[in-house]
Amino acid sequence: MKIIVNGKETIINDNAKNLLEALKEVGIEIPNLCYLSETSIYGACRMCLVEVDNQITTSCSIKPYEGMNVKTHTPEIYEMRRGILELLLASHNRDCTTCERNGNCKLQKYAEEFGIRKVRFDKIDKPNIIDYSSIIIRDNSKCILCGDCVRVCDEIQSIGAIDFAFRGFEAQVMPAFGEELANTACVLCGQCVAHCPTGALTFRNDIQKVYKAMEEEKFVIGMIAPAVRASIQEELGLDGDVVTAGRIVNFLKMIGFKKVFDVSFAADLVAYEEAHEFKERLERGEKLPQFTSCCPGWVKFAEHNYPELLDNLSSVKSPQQALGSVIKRIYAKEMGIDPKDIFLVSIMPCTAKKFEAEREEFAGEVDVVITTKELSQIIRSSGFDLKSIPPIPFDRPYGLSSQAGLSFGKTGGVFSSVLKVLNDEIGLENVETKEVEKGIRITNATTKDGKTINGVVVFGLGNVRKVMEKLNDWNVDIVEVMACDYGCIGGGGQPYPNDTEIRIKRAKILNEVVGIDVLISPTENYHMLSLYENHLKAPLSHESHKLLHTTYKN
Ligand code: HC0
Ligand code: SF4
Repeated sequence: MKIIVNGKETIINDNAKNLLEALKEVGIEIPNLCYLSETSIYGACRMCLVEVDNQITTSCSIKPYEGMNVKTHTPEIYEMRRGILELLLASHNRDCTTCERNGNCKLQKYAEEFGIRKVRFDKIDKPNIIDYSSIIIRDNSKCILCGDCVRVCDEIQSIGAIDFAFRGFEAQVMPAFGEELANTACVLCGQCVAHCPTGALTFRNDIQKVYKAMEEEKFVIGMIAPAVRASIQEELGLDGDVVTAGRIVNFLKMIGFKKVFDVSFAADLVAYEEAHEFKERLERGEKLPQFTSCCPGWVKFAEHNYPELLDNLSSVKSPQQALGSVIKRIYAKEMGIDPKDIFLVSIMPCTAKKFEAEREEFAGEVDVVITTKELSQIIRSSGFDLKSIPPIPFDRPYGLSSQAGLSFGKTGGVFSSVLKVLNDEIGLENVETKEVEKGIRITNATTKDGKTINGVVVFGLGNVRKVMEKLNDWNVDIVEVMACDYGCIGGGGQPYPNDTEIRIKRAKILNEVVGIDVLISPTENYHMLSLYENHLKAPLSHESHKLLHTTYKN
């Protein structure tokens, strides 16, 4: 479609959702603070004002039409946007230097771009009550009432843990009845954090615990999740690098880590164990469909919403906890180290992984979880340029992984790894996948002896509710659930921005990283197989159950 933009004929995408997106595609980013392409349009911040056929209107809420005459940056619009920013800043906690979002806050960015040095309006102090009840931290003095968190939590995750309360100057976002977040149905997925444009929603920063452990001369071991390597590059000038994980290993060794292992190794281990669990359930015709359980946001969601299905969750621990268990119980013994002297640092793209490590059933396995964002802070504050640090391999024996293990970091990875193991062990034919809608995919396969397996891969907890309604219609045998859109690469601990566009880019990078791994299936991971040979004996053995399995809470 042809429109006029700032006096020039411009061809825009006919299917653009709105003018704001159409203009972005032709290289004009209209400032906005409350627009999320993934949710409904709210139109609250008014920053995306443009002039259309001589009328000022919000570009997020108008559909492009043939011949429309658009002005995006007139002096009048500039003044209006500036005024909006000043009004927001008048009631905003401006302690920027100590804010978790210092340097990547959208409000701070616009204040800089619009050259705001003084705010014309009197300062209005909002109540400065900070909710530290969970790993998600809520500070309403930094909230600009854009509602992004409310819409993500409600529309995408179908949880509704937070909402608007009160009116006018008193308006705030909070859980119902002013409860603390820890006492709500929040699953700690961090999607509100991922989409908050300011520091109103952040997560607990645990960097100091890592330094304290080093100071106390603990045997500090790091383990890196698959998705971290694809996203940390965004903050470190390493666009599209396929050996980032190796550079991080080298960096962590340089600052004092004794060993660095790969969570993808444990992903192979978990896929192997989980495939055997599924095979057994199929043979016995019980506890089907089997749900994956490595996403702690999903596990918490299931505990709150589907207690009757908890037996259907795979009892295999997540790779994070499985590796924690193996390191503290097997590796420590082999190395002659008291497990109490080991300090295990798990580096994850996910906020809920902090919660998972602190669940009582996993006590002591992982000592601290830091997110991609926190690792990036450690690297940047050290002054090292990661680009110039050569990659070195992960330590053995828990540093080897297959393409399958690495692919855990994005949607579909766990399911396809389980399928690979099944294919190697019982043989699969006619594997076909179709997308039902964004976030829901169905795969059908037939075993060599003619049994059909129907699998569903789903991301986004709102989508999970839809899948639950269809379990019988689709005759589902196995379901992979990831709470965040596109899987772990979209986790709440990933760098900002953390939107659909960047998640798709991360998935592409991770695919390239996966593609260069020489091992394809978990069954080829010989260090994983030796772990069975030397310690676990066999999948689902007594030893495996002791180390690798867990139970869920009603
Ligand atoms: Fe994931 Fe995992 S794939 S949850 O997204 O399963 O966080 O990356 O480390 O544990 O492996 C996160 C990522 C992990 C775990 C693995 C799984
Ligand atoms: Fe909602 Fe997830 Fe944020 Fe909790 S962490 S409030 S569930 S979006």
